[in-house]
Amino acid sequence: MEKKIVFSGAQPSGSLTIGNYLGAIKNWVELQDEYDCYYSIVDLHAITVPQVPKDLRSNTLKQLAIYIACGIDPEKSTLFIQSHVPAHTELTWVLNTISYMGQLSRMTQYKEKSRKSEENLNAGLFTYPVLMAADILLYQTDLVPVGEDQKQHLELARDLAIRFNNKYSETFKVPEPLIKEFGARIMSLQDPEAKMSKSDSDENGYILILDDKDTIRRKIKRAVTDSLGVIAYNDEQLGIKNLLDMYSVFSGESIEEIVNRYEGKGYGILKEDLAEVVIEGLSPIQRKYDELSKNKDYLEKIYKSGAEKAEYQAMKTLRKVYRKVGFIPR
Ligand code: ATP
Ligand code: LTN
Repeated sequence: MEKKIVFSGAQPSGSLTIGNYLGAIKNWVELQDEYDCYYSIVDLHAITVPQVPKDLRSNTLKQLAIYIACGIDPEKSTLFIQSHVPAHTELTWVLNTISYMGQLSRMTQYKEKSRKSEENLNAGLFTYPVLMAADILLYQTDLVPVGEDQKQHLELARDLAIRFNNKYSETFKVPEPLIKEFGARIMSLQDPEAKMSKSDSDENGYILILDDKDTIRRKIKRAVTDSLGVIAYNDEQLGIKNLLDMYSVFSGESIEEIVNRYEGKGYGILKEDLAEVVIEGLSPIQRKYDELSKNKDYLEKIYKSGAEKAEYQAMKTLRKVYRKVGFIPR
């Protein structure tokens, strides 16, 4: 029997955070044996916010090395750079023609990012979720492992698949999201009501997968908590809740076990121990990354063969789509 298909991606819009790791990449790793997985570095998405070209280039390559260092095995999964497969942009155009302005304008990420945008709003920010739908639908994806913030975009991808299938006949598989109960929404260390994000202007808000030990200790020590002084897991104490979430996903212990152990103890101890748990979780990744980042030839080989494999699959779907909408084959 053929394996089911998984697709996911992250933007090279900075350096990856432990939010990206816990909400997405850690789960990608677990799916590799059971599924046929495609993991992309979505550079086309990244340019919807201002990027410095040379940084985008280095972040893209760095991100590939981080994927592999986190445990994505290029022998098992297809790793590729989104802009290397033009079918993503081409399918986006077709999907644009069946996307509703109203639905796109209700996307939370669009509303948030457009509020932050200082210049004129660019149209790419608006059609961002259509490109994401194209990413997913091109591979006839069954499952999309993402963090909680992408749920609405997944819903749109499903809607577009169904709408296209109804209008032109069965063409796309309708994908399902995979969002874990814990780790799917890691919050900013400086504002526990906002999602941890790699493009946050305050670097104390996030921990990067590649942050060194002292930086991790310092950032966790400074994390915003509350004045209740009780270690408990609830929505009145979002800062502590977030620290407990991180503790649990990194250590594999349940929230309950952790809360019981810290009963009656102070926030300082919890933070110190959490920092060590995070450091321990990230160390093997960082060591592997250091090795990989020296080997540019190897990375180039991976993204080149990944693009070939991805393109082959993507083109099968794109040809079908072009035929169905009435384009004459060349
Ligand atoms: P940016 O801040 O540049 O918009 P981002 O940090 O939100 O980016 P993306 O590249 O957009 O990261 O997301 C990659 C994956 O990481 C997605 O599946 C997303 O849901 C997940 N993710 C991002 N931030 C978090 C978070 N704070 N907690 C859990 N998962 C997250
Ligand atoms: N929009 C996603 C990144 C992304 C993605 C995808 C995730 C682009 N294309 C396809 C899953 C499947 C984000 O996390 N901001």
